[in-house]
Amino acid sequence: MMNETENLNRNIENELFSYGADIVGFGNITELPPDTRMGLPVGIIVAAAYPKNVIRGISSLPTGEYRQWYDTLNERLDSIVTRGAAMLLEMGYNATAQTREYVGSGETRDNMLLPHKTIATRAAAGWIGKSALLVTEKYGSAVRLSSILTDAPVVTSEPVNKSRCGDCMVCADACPAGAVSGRLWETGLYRDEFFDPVKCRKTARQRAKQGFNGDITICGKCIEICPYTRKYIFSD
Ligand code: B12
Ligand code: SF4
Ligand code: SF4
Repeated sequence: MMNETENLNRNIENELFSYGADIVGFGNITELPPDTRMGLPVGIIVAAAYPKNVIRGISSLPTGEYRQWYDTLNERLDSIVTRGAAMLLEMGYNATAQTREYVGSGETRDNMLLPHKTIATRAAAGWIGKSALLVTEKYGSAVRLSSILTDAPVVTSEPVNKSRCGDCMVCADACPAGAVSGRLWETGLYRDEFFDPVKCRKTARQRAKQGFNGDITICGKCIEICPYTRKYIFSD
């Protein structure tokens, strides 16, 4: 029989799925400094997956379609986490939605106070690949992310602290910027020790210009090439 906390997980999960989430996970984030998490103990990760054909379409260069879906998924995620936080507040808990308006966007900064990927590994949604992206078993890296901070007394998952990339070097070999060093991630390894955001940003901007005349930091080759993503985008 399910106990009350498991029921709470199930209720929140079902609501977030009904708003359009493809992955939902609950993580204990108390190991992170309180001022980065508004003093709240739980992070709920919400992921929305790209349609398979959109990711298949960016194998040479990013496309206008991919850029549109970038906006579509961002808007969907903002709406899911806003509604999710409102629901939690209504249930009597504290909750903050990490919308783009609240946390800002990667166009202006290279570091967020509490990145969604940190919540994602705490919530066991996947691991950090050599690409520096979250890799999930079901969709590979073909997901966009958002999150909610709360004090709802949910059951949290066992965090993921190690990479499952193994010897794979596919994204390191394919990145047109040479931004991916090939070093395996584990919790505690800071991004800049295995990934170069400056190189990525510069090349991604050039590729957006080349692909769809965009003035934005969009590339995504590291998403498309990952064998975990490929398993998803070439499945029936
Ligand atoms: C700044 C930013 C960028 C910068 C810097 C890239 C970077 N990796 O940091 C630039 C402009 C270069 C960039 C590029 C891209 N980005 Co960007 N970006 C962001 C943004 C806004 C903040 C990231 C940040 O704060 N980084 C700081 C470092 C320290 O953190 P991090 O790399 O995010 O993650 C580290 C921690 O989470 C840590 N970690 C994991 N678990 C734990 C646990 C503990 C306890 C601790 C302490 C740390 C820890 O490991 C990670 C790697 O070091 C996020 C959105 C967000 N609010 O989170 C999107 C985000 C990371 N970007 C995303 C994407 C998709 C891209 C691009 C593919 C662009 C595109 N759409 O075509 C490229 C890919 C680059 C790459 N290979 O990583 C997605 C990633 C989705 C996924 N599957 O992982 C995000 C989450 C946006 C979203 N809402 O979905 N991005
Ligand atoms: S987005 Fe493009 S340039 Fe940036 S790491 Fe991925 S493949 Fe390299
Ligand atoms: S391409 Fe290979 S090394 Fe890169 S993130 Fe995917 S599994 Fe990991």
